Amino acid sequence: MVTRRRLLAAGAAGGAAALAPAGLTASGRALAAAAPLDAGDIPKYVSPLRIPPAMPPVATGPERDTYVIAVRQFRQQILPPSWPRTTVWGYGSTAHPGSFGYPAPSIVARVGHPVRVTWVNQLVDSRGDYLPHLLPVDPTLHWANPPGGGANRDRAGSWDGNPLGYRGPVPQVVHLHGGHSTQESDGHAEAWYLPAARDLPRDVAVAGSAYREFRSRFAERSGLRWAPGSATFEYANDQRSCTLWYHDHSLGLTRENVYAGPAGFYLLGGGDDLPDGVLPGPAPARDDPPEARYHDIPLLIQDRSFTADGDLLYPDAHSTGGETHSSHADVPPIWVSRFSGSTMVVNGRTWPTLTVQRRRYRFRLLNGCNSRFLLLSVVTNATARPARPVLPVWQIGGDGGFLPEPVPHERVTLGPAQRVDAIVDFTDVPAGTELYLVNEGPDGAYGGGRPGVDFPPADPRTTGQVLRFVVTDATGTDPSVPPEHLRLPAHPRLGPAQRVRRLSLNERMSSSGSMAMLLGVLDERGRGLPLRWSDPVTEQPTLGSTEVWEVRNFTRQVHPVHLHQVQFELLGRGHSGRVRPDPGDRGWMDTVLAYPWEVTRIKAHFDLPGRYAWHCHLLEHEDNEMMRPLTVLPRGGAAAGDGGSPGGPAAPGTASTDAG
Ligand SMILES: [Cu+2]
Repeated sequence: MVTRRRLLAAGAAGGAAALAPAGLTASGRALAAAAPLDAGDIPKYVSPLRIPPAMPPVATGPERDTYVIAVRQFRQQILPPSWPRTTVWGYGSTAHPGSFGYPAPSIVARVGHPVRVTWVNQLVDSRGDYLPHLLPVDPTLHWANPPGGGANRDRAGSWDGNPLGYRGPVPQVVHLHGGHSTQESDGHAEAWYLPAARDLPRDVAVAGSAYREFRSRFAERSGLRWAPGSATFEYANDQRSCTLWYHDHSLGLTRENVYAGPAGFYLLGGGDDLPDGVLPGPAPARDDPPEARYHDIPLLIQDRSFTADGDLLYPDAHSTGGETHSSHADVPPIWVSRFSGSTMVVNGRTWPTLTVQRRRYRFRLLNGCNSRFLLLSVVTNATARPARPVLPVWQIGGDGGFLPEPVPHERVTLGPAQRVDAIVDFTDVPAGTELYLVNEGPDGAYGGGRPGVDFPPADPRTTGQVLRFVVTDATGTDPSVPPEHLRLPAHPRLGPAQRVRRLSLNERMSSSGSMAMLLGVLDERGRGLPLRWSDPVTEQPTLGSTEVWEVRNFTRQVHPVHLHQVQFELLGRGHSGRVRPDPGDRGWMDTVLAYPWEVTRIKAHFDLPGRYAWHCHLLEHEDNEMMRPLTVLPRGGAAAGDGGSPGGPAAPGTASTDAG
């Protein structure tokens, strides 16, 4: 049998031309890739939960901590032991070869103490030749497009009929999600770079159209020049203590780059943190002994599908729909609008199990799925639906720091990229009890509402289950404060806004009947006016200003709306935008769920100048135009676009052609 890996190896050795029609038609490729592993066959709760260690720095000092972190390809046991291993990508410290993992080690940082990271793209083989993508890459989206060269990078490319799409060297650029980062350190989608491979084709663009500008800015600021195949970013850590994460952000390629594995937590402590011992701890720290016990545990929850060979499986338009997309110039041949994996993977293992003591635990919940919404609860019966929660999940924080007060949830809603900082109290659970973290979010698109009423919950036998807890007796005392008695640090509020922007989430049918999701503004009659990534910049706040954004969702789906640079406040929801947010949404956020037909009103303060982005964090949407520039203009600069008309000046470096 021809395995997917052999196909990919052939692609690497022979190049795209050798792969395309000769013996491998679209349907042949579909056959080869269509040996999916039946998720129901995978035994659950046989692997212990992996807890990512702290990322080792290469230097620490009073000025900053310094890291050199690469992304590499390797094999890891994601399926249970004795099942095939999986080829993935992941980050690790180049000075510590054993540190590479999926998920990556967590960067442990302190408020007020900067972190500098040199991010190296090492997607190369042992000879230093570039590795192609693990997954099919659609070259027709408005994407990084290295083969376009200097003139056509960061634009739509063309498809040569190869069912695997683009097989060249893979762009990477890392975004610290939720970070208050200067523009050159933000991981802008057009600041990607290829690995410094031995065999880079001559005519490809080796970096995105924003790379050079940001490299100069960083050199001016720090005196340090980025080496080829890398970028150095500095994070000031001048924000509240919170749970951030880092992942790839390459233009039009994020869904596949993130799906392949590279992601990690960035745990920002200190600042307004509570005194040691008040919250359950510790979390992993540098130089921990191997037997260290943790009571503050990050949980990266993702859905993944596998082939029978254990490789990652990601659908493409060929093998899923069988539609003859290629005959329509405006329909991407490979891109799919949504991904729903068949298994649940927590910290890089399918359905792991965690032995907990009869005490309190802090869990940093992160939805790292491409487009799946999670509705999580703790139950004793893993398959009963509706789920019958037996322990509350106490939310103490959201994306950007602590809530005003702890909020008990029977069921936690977590959209892609969102974090919930939670406490679960196992103190009164008898030893020997088995509990389950289950998911009642849908396997399909999510439009809000209640599981079992408004949509079918995820398959209770597979994607409806996440993690098992096995409760044991406590070996020591638990000094942490019960969540119902916790007093959380005061929540700073933003001042009055200088401007209200009216924005829209839209769906637009193409002439061939495919649906595209687009951000946009409103026209003079209050209707959604969709705009693409390359259209003139409309969201241009002035440096130092505070703005209210009213985001009207004209689609039937929930979209997680993410703004770079800022942590914002949610002011209101509902048809009026005046419905008070739920208690769990009353902290700082960087990603907010915008429900269908509602107005989601947020308030943000923009205090860093330059080029950023705002986008839907359903990665399939983000990659296909559901992203717009966000440019913070210096005070006294050109007139800021008012968000009501798309006629503002284009940002420098923004491609001028339509993505078509
Ligand atoms: Cu979306």
